[in-house]
Amino acid sequence: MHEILSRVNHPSDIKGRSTAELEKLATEIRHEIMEVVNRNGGHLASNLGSVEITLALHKVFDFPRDRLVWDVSHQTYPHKLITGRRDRFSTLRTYGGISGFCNKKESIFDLFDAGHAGTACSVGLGVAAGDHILGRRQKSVVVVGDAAIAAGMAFEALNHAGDLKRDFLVILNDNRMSIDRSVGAFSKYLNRIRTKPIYQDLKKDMHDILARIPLVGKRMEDAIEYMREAFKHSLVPGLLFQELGFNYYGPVDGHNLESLCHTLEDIRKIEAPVLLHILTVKGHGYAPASQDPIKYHAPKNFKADAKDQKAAAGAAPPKPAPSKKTATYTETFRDIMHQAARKDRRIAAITAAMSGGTGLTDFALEFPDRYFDVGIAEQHGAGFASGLAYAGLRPVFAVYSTFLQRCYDQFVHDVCIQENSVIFALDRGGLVGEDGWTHHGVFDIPFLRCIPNVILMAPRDGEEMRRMFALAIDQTTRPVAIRYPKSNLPDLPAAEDGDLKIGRGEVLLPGEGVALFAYGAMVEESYRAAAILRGRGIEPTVVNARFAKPLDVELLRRLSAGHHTLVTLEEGVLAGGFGGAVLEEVAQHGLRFQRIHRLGVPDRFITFGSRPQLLKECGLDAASIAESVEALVESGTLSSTERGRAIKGELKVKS
Ligand SMILES: Cc1ncc(C[n+]2csc(CCOP(=O)(O)OP(=O)(O)O)c2C)c(N)n1
Repeated sequence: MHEILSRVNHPSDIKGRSTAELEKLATEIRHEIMEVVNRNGGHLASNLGSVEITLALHKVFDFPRDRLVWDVSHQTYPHKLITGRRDRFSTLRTYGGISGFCNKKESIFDLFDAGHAGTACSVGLGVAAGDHILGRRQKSVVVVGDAAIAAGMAFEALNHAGDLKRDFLVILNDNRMSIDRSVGAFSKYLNRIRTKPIYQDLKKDMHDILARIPLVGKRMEDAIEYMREAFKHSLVPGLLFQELGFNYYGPVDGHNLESLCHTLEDIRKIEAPVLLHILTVKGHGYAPASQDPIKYHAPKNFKADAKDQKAAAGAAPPKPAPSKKTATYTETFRDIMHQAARKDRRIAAITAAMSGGTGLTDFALEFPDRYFDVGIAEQHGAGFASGLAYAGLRPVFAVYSTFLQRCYDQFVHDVCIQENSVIFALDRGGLVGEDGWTHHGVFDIPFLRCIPNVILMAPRDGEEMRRMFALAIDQTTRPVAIRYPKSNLPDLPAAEDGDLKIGRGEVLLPGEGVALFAYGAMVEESYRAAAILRGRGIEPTVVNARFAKPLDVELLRRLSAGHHTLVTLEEGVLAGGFGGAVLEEVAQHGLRFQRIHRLGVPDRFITFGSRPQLLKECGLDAASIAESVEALVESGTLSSTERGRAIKGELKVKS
């Protein structure tokens, strides 16, 4: 039982508390977070690092009257715990529970649902500007990490904020870490500030000295001005921010509650753009996490790990081997990249701060000169990849489908129009599970398929993934996007045809009456649905579409001759998606089916939970697919005699 935390139901419950009490509360919050993340999974290290700044902010400011916007919002577990969600915290990231990110529906203390990095400065500045116009005097506060602040959108917001000069406080939570180590020249700049704390004390003295140097003659004046600038740049921390129009404060110890509260009290009075630079340790308060923040960024069952390690040290009895799972698509991608890069010196890999998540960590070690982590800069990643392609390389940009949204313009303008053959490895294509709607990769099919020149494919298993990458590497003028889900590889029968051909699908399981025309991960679910349906007297044909662009029109034509019903399946939104593409082609070519039914993600933002739970919610798991097909066959579109003939496969609709 947490003595103080159990009595905190609202931020007002921490306002009058002493520093010692807040320190105790911080410890209790860390315990609670560790318990729940251990069980449910989620972001651990970033949250352990944000406890004190959260308490200090809620003690000093009056939220939600003042405005608090979190960047990415993966570090808001302490904020959730003290803003009335303590009782439900054990349901974190579970189906029907509370979200792992800010969620407007959960609390008035969450102003924006966030999950993508680099957005908070823009939206926070917008709120400040809006409040100003409406005559409200509220402080707009943004908390942003050292990796996210280097995102293009964040830089654009700082540029605007310094010019707009509204009452706007940016708290830079600098822990030197992204998910992996922060990269880039800006990160090095922050590092220089934090490693030279002594200059803070010198700052004022140097200003005084510089002010007293007499200026005699033009050349002397120039030389002194040069020296003055040089001194300023080397001695004044945060000069970059100051020159952008911010009042810079820091660096401040982000785990010292007393100094954080005092500093915030002072800053609160400044009605202008302020940047407070705090130094925190990712994983603070839990030694394994602070020592290995990459491993503990988003762990699960980590306490069991620690126990195992202790047991191993004491030569405990070996535990039973975990049940063997097949490799994931991401692991298969990792292997494909290694093999391809060993054979072909032109293969290069690009990630936007997701080296581990996309499976490129080992690639970085083996091929450091052909590996580029561009930071949280997807737009730049796409443009950069196009440049590499122009120069003659075969760049593979490994990016989650959801983060590809960041570089849509670059995809169109800098890649496709240029006819540069960049390969986009779209990981997490589909429902991602516990991260929820900010992270589901469900929009890529519609937003990519309308762009000329691009090839879109999705493998049905690991072997096909290899063949697809080989096909992609062979392209010279066409960009390619290969989408694959967050899941393990299925065990499906081997393909019978030889080389993969652009725009050619395959019949995986011949049947009659109903054809399941599935894209990517939906092939597995359709195959399993077919097994269920066979037990109910319906023998659907299962087709692996392979390509969403170009579609296999010839295959559709053949299917139309032997099937009255065509069901399209995709792990993506229905609006404008793969099924939409099929409808367009069917109409265009005058193909005839008695009925075409599309299964996919409905027109709403899908919640969080395990991927199987979400597939079920969208009617995309094998059992739901079987039910839908059965209902279709039973529906009024077919007379009872036709239905009998349809089930037997005798009913043919002429094309
Ligand atoms: C546009 C985008 N790209 C990638 C990610 C994946 N991502 C989530 S958190 C994170 C690191 C954030 O680091 P930082 O801003 O320094 O915050 P910290 O976790 O260190 O507190 C990344 C890259 C994302 N959320 N959004």
